[in-house]
Amino acid sequence: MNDPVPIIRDIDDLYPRDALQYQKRRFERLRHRFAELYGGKTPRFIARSPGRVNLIGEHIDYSLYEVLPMAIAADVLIAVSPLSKPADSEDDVKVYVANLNPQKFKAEEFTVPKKGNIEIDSSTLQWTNYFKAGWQGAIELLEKEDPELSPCGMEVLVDGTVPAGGGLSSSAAFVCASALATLRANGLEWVPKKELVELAIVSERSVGVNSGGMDQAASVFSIRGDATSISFYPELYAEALPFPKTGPPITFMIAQSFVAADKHVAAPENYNLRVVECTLAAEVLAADLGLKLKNDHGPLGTSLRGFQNAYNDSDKGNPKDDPEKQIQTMLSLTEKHLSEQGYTREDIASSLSMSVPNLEKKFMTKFPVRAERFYLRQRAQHVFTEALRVQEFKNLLKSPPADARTTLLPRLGAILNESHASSRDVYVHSCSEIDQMCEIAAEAGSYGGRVTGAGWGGCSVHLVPKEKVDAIKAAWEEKYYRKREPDITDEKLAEAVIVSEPGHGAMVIDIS
Ligand code: NG1
Ligand code: MG
Repeated sequence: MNDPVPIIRDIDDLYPRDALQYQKRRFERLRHRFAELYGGKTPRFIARSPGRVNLIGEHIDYSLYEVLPMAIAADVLIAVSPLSKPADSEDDVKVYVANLNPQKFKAEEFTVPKKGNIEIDSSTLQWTNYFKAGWQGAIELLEKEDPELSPCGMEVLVDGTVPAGGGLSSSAAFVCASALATLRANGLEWVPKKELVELAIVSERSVGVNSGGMDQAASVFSIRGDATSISFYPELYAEALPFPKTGPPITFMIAQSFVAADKHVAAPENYNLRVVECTLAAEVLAADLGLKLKNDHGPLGTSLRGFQNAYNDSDKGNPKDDPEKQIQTMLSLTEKHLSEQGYTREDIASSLSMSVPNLEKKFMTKFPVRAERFYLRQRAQHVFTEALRVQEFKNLLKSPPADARTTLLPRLGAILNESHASSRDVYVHSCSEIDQMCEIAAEAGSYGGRVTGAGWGGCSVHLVPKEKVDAIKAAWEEKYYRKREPDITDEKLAEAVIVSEPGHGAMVIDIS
């Protein structure tokens, strides 16, 4: 947990064996292009952080309930050469950020501010915003140790293989890798994982999404071969959760819908709105029961988990109940106290005994939202049932029933299906394309599947019998990809579906 990010010298153990040649060529290309761009230089090191797929526990990280993602092999690489200080201290210190794909991601340079922060314009979706967010977070961390720090310039070349807007957290991979690159370039050799994650969570919010912390934690803490169980309460904690070593292999397929989830433009009516709805559900429940919520570090200060704690601390609760029983109690309270019809701003303000402008100021200003009605009951129902599903999924992996093929795998699959139904109907963050992909996979023999990541597009994840992988791929190709895009290229098809082993978390590759 408190280990530093590993530093390695070669990548032989980093990627699955069948992908190693491809990865080696990729590293070569990065070094070659770096030399072309930056006057023949060799990068001093490469900072790397992977994408992730969330197996179960969707949209509950920001309510501070446990989630179960794993890192994937797709990642962001950042080749770095730190620059020495300019001879004249009045001269500007610059950071150059280029991408291996310059058509899509235009290079940019920025000047290190003499005082204060770099400007990040979160109203425009520029790829370099994510680098700047990681850079800024890293510098703030270093300034805690050395308030006089003057950051070095950097030459940087980025290569990412995590599909953007695809629910696999390209953004967190990029922010984590950028922060890691900046910390090391500025002299911090051993970067503590936990501090990197905590700064990356806060940094990513500066890009305009009020995110939980799952992606950054999965990107940094994961260990190759294992899922990563992440909890947020009472503080951030990650633990490797190995898959059962006996019985048939546990195989996950990840499929892109190619519906781009434009979380930035649409955040006020999707992602950020859900964060606000969950916080307001906690606030209204607490007010109704006469409880006071403490600031528990949810993205808006208070959270549903905070409501559970306040209830436990009151004379009504029973903190000695096991965790599942406590969450069951939350579910009953939700059903008893929150209305099915949804709430207007006026309804919520009156429940919380405040004015509508004060409600908006407190909960909807930093991250604005657009909505007429707020479905507090439905959102809380999803959060609590999903938290129970995570516990059941984890318990099954920790003590698997004897007959995996007839008991364990079908039950894990059923939990994924139950999660999807809740995402689709109760939390409403799936889309018809992903619903369809889940149906096609089920018909072709998967145990179960669900929308993964933020949703409204992006990816789905499916638990499948290993021998059905090809049949499921073929079914998607025929019934989804070719129908949607008759001229789809072989290359795009090949990238649409990944059968990923759990990958390794963030690393530094030292090549000096
Ligand atoms: P995506 O959009 O898949 O990176 C987002 C959030 C997570 C979590 C999931 C939903 C960010 C950076 N990440 O993931 O924290 O809330 O949605 O479970 O916003
Ligand atoms: Mg993201």
